Amino acid sequence: ELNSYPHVAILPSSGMGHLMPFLRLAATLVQHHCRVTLITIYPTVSVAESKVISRLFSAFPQITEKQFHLLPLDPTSANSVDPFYLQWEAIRCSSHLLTPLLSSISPPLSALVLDVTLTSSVLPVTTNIGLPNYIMFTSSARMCSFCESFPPYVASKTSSGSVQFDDVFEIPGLSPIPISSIPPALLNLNNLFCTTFIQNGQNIVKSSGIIINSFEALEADILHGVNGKRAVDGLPPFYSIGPLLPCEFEKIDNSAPVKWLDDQPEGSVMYVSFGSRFASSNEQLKELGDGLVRSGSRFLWVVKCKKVDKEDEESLDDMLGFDLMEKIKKHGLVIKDWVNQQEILGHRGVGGFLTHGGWNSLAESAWHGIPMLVWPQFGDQKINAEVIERSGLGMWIRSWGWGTEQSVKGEEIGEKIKNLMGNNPLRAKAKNIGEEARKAVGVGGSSERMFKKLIEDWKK
Ligand code: BUP
Repeated sequence: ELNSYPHVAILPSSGMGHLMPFLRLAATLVQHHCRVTLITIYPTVSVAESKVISRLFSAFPQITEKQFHLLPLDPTSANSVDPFYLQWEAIRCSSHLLTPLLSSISPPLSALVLDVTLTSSVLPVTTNIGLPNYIMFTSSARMCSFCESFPPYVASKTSSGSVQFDDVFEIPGLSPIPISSIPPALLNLNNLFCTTFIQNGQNIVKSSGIIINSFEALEADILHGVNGKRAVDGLPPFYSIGPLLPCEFEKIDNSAPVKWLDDQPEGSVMYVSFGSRFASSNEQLKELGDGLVRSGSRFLWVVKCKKVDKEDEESLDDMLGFDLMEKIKKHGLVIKDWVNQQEILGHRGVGGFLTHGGWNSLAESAWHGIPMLVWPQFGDQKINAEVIERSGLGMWIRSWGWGTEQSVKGEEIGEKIKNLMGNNPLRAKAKNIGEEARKAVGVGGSSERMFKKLIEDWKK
């Protein structure tokens, strides 16, 4: 009986790491017979975002689109140069427009699911119109606990306008987080990322629930049991519904990498990608290329040279140089285009993943049971790397620091890749976590039960 199913609006934030899990959530909700309205933000920051949104609508004509047109933002008024963070700010400055937009949606909504980066700006809007609000936290549960604990910590450590950070950040019920692991941008209280992060952390507690793309075998310490031990009392419930599954709408025309993989022996290829919005320095790119060649492994390497895809124009030959490119071509495939990462991670040829530690990438690799070498570049990535290391799904070389901090030499990179690809116990463990992920989302599994509970709670 279709009418008894809830009508949910979903509001993603900017950047593929924030958009992808929302689109997968939309697809999953439709498969569970929910009515879904996707609020699309215009203009988008990257080409990748607008392309994947149109693919979703082509695949699911039953999803309704509501366009949210942002007011222009004066970039000099916000303390950041990052186009993705500026977009969060633009959404905040336009958030009053959401009141008429949400109120006009018909049939009336049961709930709004919003991205955590929009918490402090959008939560008050939903409260004013009496709409239940659920936050999707697009990173690990460990990072979520950190996000909730950070604002009171900062308040307790501030005296005469400056913060005295301790060497280690203690969260009850969790292994401690060293100061070297917290997102570097949070050490400067004046930048836009930090002020937004604190305001969002303070407001998370006011939501009706927090949806997390994680599952028990991956973050047993936090997610054990239904809403087991939580770092902060009085928090809304966690719904750990992960891993969100690869969807048909993500398929793209770019078949070159898959064709190349088809010709490689099983489990022989290291897949290398640092996500959609990190550009390595030219020097580090060359060291990485050198490391991949030295590793003796086959590899599929997705390179990005600019934070935003539409600005990425330099050719690989120019960036890496003719000699290195010649060597690379003997063992691997290097490309600059957008790939269907899920299809690659699910290919039998792939046996390892060198990743920056973006949460979606980690969850996808977990789903496919692929062991990882995590090399955090910025943000939440060290906190996520710790989760991967503790779960037994991969390695994290702490001495490499943040990607932007220092240059890691090709020789060392090659050595570690060799270690990962030859590590049979790690492969077995990763495969086992992949099986746990399948159990979690399978009938009666922890994530499947959480998902059903979420839908039941929306019906109330
Ligand atoms: Br690049 C790339 N194809 O070529 P993360 C990424 N992806 O499908 P990020 C592709 O984008 P944040 C490509 O599978 C994942 O779903 C990938 O999200 C997909 O990292 C998503 O891994 C990237 O979370 O975002 O982009 O750095 O900083 O928000 O974590």
